[in-house]
Amino acid sequence: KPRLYSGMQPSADSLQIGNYIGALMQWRDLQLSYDAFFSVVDLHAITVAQDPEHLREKTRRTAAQYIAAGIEPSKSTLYVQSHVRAHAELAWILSTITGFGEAGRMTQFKDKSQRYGADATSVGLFTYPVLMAADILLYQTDIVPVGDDQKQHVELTRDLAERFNSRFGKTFTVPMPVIQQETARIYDLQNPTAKMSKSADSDAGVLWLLDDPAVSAKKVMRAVTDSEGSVRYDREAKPGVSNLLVIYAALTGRQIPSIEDEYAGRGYGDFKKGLAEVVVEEFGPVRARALELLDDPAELDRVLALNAAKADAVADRTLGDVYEKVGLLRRA
Ligand code: AQP
Repeated sequence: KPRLYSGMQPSADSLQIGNYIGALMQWRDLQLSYDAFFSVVDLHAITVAQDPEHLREKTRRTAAQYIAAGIEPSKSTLYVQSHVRAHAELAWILSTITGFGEAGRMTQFKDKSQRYGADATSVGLFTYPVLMAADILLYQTDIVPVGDDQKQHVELTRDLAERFNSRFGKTFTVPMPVIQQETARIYDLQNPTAKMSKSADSDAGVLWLLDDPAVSAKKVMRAVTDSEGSVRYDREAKPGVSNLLVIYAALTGRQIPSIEDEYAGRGYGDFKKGLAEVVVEEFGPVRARALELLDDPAELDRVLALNAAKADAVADRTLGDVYEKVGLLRRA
């Protein structure tokens, strides 16, 4: 089976439904046809300041939500990035073949460093894409499903793989990005031109996977719409309603026109009530399963350790090859 690699940062107590629709639902399908590696990328999360105890908790919670959403730790390799030391080690080697200017062209870094200011911007945030390249290349990955904001990082990964291969001989598989479709992009319910995000300034427009269903229903009922009153997809003119339609379609597997038909001539109130039911029905069981897993952290840690050992075996092979190729003296 071809290899797949993807991951998410443990940057909040709960994932948001953009992470679920844009990533987890696809991962769940892809794990059937790929040898999939799904990682909770805690080393990436510490590129911005974290409270240590809270980070540990968020890491477990993120892993529990992967499993609750249908990622099967017996089929896929579901592990915590920092459990596999090779990530940090390969990142160092790759950083030595990455140009300073090349790294400086990454638009995510430019955006984030502008937002944080020079003093709060760590060197780790700058080298973030190199660590991401190490994540992917360690597993001889064929495809990387990502949002379009990560496309540039996968391009850098490809460049680094090709550069290393041509300098030292064939070592890495050159991965292909698989970019999620626009219809899998979810926007903030209160600000429907901004993507829904774990780190939004206000959470009034964010649907959390682990929210109480009543809270999620309330957020759907309060979602921003428009004054036209008709349930119709038009991303430009009606971003709020269009976003709700996309969520409705993604969670039910229905086509948008069939949902438009169902609510033709009915108000937004009815439509939102319908969507609230869909949301509660989908996330109720996911939430319950995640909380159940979190009730037994020792068992969860055991599963993560088993999977880390699976990941280690593959990663160590690649790293050993890399050390040999670049000329590091083997310890006797
Ligand atoms: N709004 C979204 N719609 C569709 N997909 C989304 N993803 C994130 N938000 C949406 C996808 O979820 C995965 C998570 O990647 P990440 O944790 O590395 O962070 P991110 O993409 O930056 O997501 P967040 O939730 O906005 O996190 P923070 O606030 O921590 O930066 C990716 O596959 C992404 O495409």
